[in-house]
Amino acid sequence: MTVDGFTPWPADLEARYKAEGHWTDRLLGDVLHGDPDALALVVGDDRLTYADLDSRAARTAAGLLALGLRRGDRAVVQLPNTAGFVVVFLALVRLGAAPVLALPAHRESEIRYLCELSEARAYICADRDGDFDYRALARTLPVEHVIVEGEAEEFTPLASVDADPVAAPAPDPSDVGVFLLSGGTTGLPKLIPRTHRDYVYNLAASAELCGLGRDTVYLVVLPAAHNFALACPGILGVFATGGTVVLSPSGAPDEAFPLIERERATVCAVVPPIALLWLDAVTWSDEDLSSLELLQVGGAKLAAERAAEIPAALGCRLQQVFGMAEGLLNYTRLDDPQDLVERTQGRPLSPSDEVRVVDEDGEQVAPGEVGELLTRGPYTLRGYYRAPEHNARSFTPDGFYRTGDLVRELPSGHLIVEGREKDQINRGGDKISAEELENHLLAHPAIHDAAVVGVPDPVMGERTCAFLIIREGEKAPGLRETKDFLRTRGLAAYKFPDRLETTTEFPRTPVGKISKKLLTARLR
Ligand code: OOB
Repeated sequence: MTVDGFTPWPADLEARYKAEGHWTDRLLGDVLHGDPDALALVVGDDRLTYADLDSRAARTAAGLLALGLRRGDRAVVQLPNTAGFVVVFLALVRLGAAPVLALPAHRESEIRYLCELSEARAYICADRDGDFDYRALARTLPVEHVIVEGEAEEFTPLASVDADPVAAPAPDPSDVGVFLLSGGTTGLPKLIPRTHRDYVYNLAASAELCGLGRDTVYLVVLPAAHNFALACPGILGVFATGGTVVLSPSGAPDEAFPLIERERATVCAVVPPIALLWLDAVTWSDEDLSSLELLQVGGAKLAAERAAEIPAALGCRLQQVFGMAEGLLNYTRLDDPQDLVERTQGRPLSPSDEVRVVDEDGEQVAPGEVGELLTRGPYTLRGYYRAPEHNARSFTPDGFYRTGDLVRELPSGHLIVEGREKDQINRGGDKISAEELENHLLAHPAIHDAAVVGVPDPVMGERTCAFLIIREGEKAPGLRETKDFLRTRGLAAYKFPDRLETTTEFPRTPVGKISKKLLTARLR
């Protein structure tokens, strides 16, 4: 059953998650649980208390309401790590207008599609990011309202979206509160509907597991719009437990380390390439990182050898996080033996998370064997938004989500990620759908066929390699030309190939599909 593109949990599970206390009536807009005078958010020289942030969120919500945004609407939000992101997020969820969280790196190809799919009434963006002008992108979009943080030109400045707070109808806890983006395995990105109650559980249970509290100072170095930095436990988990969030523009040591020292940051979440960069940078940097208590590493596989180095080198505890925007989160626990922290990607957050490890026929594998991870639970989606055909493949009849990840389960319940079955490249935590990139490459006049694979890389985990078959009589485009071509198509740059290989035919599987395994083997 779907309602307006959203698949709810069946009634028996809904009753169970409520009875177990996971699902409450708390709303995403009510997450601010700090003392009014306590410091909630630090961005550059701006320091906002909980009272300041609450008031800015309420005034912005009233401003959005005055523009005509209502419960049930959607707004595509594309903001970097700014106070505006936090305020806009809180304002929208308070109105019950769901933010569709795009990443700052997305370009016209992704943003246009997200606006169309979600029928967004507003696009809320920054003015620019280096050379890139979001306002130029906004001019091409089919939305009623464009709201810009910074220099707005002909659009509505975010600062002017401000009015005296008024009462508005509250959303229902079972409404979709926010849409996250899927890493994707298909030609077009997928939207993940997260309800108020499932996402509140996600962030609150994560905050408890990680031991967050009033003394927590959480440094955000990943994009705030990514699930990991937003709610695992992330920005929202910190707000729910009364701590302080510090926003950094990036994870580069020369930006992040001075902030750790200045704000005495205690917790930070990073992807493996950033962790490796930090391991190297601490050997020469002279910032004081002694406040750091916990480094969460996730988004891609962290090598056990590197994991073992982190506690001594950075003077903090390590936590591995194997999560997904679709829901399921696995964490190593703060009191797990070091061996499990180094070698595994953690175990499920919730006692109500159900996991199955299955073979190609969907049969459970023997304990300890590698198989595909299937899962359902109180914060794992039951269907992508408006994607019935894809949903038929991505879920089992009894509602388990097929993660496409290959794992091994230890007797303790800890999972080790052994690989991937889905047609996706994980480039240091950035996910690239092979099919999406292939479709863009096929639009090039010289390219007859394209197949995209991941190549192992010591820093990024994987890099992207595109195998191309060139049309007769045409010249193969070089890497530079190919990237320029993809840029004109409005594709996010992190999806560009790192390497091109030309070939005359693709190896096939017995059923005639391109064998990416054999293609990858050609590179060795
Ligand atoms: C996180 O979320 P997404 O949606 O960007 O990507 C999910 C996928 C997983 O299905 C898996 O393939 C991969 O990313 N992944 C890992 C991993 N964490 C994620 N693979 C190996 N080891 C890990 N530790 O990436 C995400 C969401 C919430 C918290 C943390 C990460």
